[in-house]
Amino acid sequence: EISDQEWQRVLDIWGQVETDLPTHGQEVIIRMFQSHPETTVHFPKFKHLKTLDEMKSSEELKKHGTTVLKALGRILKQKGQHEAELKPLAQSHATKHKIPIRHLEFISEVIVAFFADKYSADFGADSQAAMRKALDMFRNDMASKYKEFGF
Ligand code: 89R
Repeated sequence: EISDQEWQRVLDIWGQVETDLPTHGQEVIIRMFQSHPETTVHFPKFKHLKTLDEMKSSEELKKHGTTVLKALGRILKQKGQHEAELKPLAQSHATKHKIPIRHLEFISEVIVAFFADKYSADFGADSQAAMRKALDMFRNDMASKYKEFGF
């Protein structure tokens, strides 16, 4: 169960993230690639990006990061009533992109760690715990949908 207060903490920090989705999205994707290089295999279109500088100057990577965070924000704002948002996402990630649920755990860790670094004053222990709960719920619900799609 996620309380109203916990959702409030999640959406408060999201309000800051939304002030610049491309920069935040870019950072999340780059941190994911660097801390979990096995996630790069899912992205043939980013294969040519070898160095950190190349990743940072890729408009395509930034655009993808924006897409991801925009979708995640839409989901978080549903405060758990995200069935309609999750279904197509689970379908594409399970059957088309073939992303293991374990990789969704990587990106959750990356998001919490990055926000904790960047917003140390506004994203304290309680907010971090609330965000973890919300991302755990997202991941669990994705996992059940994955099963429905036989992945
Ligand atoms: C959203 C996690 C992840 C997360 C999207 C999210 C539409 C690999 C979210 C679609 C959205 C929206 C799209 C576009 C998308 O070649 O263009 O459903 N992701 C596309 O296709 C992750 C993780 C990985 C991953 C991919 C690949 C594509 C794609 C490949 C196709 C790209 C292309 C992390 C484990 C937000 C809800 C490796 C999450 F919340 F978990 F962070 N994707 N995706 N994604 Fe997504």
